[in-house]
Amino acid sequence: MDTQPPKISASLMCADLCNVERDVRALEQAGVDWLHFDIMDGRFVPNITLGPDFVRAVRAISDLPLDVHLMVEEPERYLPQFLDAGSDILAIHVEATRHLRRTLQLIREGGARPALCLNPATPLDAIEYAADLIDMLVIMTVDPGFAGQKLIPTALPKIAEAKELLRARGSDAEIQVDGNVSFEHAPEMVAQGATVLVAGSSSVFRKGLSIEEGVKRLRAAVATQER
Ligand code: S6P
Ligand code: MG
Repeated sequence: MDTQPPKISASLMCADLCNVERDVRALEQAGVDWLHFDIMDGRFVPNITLGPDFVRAVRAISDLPLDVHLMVEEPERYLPQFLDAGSDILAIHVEATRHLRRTLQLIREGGARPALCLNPATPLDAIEYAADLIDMLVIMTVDPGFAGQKLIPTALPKIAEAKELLRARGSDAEIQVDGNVSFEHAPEMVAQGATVLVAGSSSVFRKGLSIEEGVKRLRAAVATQER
């Protein structure tokens, strides 16, 4: 059984983009663990969002670890920019690059922690021969591209399978879950083995709640969950 409570990585794509600093301060005060950046290129996913300058701007105002999720084709083309911007964790999609091991090694050599992400329909064995190089595996529970989507329930059992695969290989990599991590779904995700929860419009940025209330409710939802 894990003894640590799951970490919360707050998705800044869901912040008020006209008041980013105010929201970052509220997230810090509420005690979130990491800040999550959704980087979309309009090719790997049908949306365009944040870029390296945004990461750099937040780096300048916060000491929280920056968890950067690259939803970008051939992410190796952009690693220097995101490393230079101050990313602490750089997550790439297995579906987006041909040479997983080389790209993960470039991230590590650049001074960040490498992570791999899997789309909901991508089988877990896609990471088998790169698992030794990662500090985190991201299980997507929505098809990436947008906040506010519905959970894809068939992606849930992958969390437990991912934990088994990693631990069987002696890896203590974090297991992050991303997509509709709501107060309702988070307990099951944690029960399955999630150690990092991406918190977006379903929780920390939920309409009608303050950031402080959203973080409290998410923490309370998973507090007594056995893992
Ligand atoms: C989705 C992206 C996510 C979203 C997050 C939003 O493509 O990778 O990180 O920002 O899922 O959370 P929610 O609660 O709106 O689904
Ligand atoms: Mg994300």
